[in-house]
Amino acid sequence: EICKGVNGLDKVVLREVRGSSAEMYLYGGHVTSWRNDHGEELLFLSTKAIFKPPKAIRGGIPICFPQFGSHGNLDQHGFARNRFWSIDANPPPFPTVSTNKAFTDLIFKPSEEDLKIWPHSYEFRLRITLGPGGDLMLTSRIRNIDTKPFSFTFAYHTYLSVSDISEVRIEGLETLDYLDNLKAKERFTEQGDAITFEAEVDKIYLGTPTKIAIIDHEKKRTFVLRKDGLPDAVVWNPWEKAKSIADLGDDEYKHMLCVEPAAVEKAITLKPGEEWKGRLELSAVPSSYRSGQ
Ligand code: TA6
Repeated sequence: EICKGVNGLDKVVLREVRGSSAEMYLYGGHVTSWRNDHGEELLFLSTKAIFKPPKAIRGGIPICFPQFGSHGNLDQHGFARNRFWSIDANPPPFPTVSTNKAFTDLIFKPSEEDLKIWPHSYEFRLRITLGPGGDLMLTSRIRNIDTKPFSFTFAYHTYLSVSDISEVRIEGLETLDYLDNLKAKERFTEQGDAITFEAEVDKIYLGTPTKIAIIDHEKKRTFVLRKDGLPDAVVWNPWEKAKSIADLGDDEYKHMLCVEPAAVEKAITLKPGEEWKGRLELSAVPSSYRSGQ
């Protein structure tokens, strides 16, 4: 179902029979809402989000492509997040299509202007699926239709909604190497137990397991994030820096946590005709759940 969202921008709404739903804007190919079958919102979206080009929407799942962060010469996080995508009416077959799932296919192709800032031809297809249990799945496929190879970095800049950042723990990133955006350009190694939050964090964990658990004690909810084709995971909470971000409320950092499947340290290179696939799968389960089960 396509309808009008904020500022008359087109959005697609997916509904699953048991009541879960997801919404995505064609602007940015950007998922802005994911609700469970009780209607509870699971993604963070800033009350100050600006739904107006060229600003990317603050919250949900921005797509960072063809550059993550400032790891290159392009603007921060590339440009896919502030371009208009289209509905892909005839996507090439996906290997894992199941008919009982709600899904939609979006496509982004560079314009003449885009080719001036990043001179590579490609087709970027994004399938957004809502599984029967309310799981949210994003599958990106990027095909090189150029005559030369190109390389890119990427992230699903996922903003999860949490009750209180101080009560949240991440499992699955302990003892890993990471790059710290707030420090020098060297590698650090995470020590000790699960990751908790008491100040600003902006880290890129390298070569992580495919499964990461985000445990929200107060809500008694665990997000289980699975990823494929994306070796790294960015963890970001701006804490007090939220005050300097115009489209984020001063205290909203308490209710958000970004955990972002990414390919940052090693760029992905595609030869002409090659296709890359990167997947994010999110589920939200009651916290009696133990990771590993
Ligand atoms: O993913 C973390 C990060 O790269 C941080 O460094 C922080 O700047 C954040 O993304 C938000 O970036 P944005 O361009 O959306 O303001």
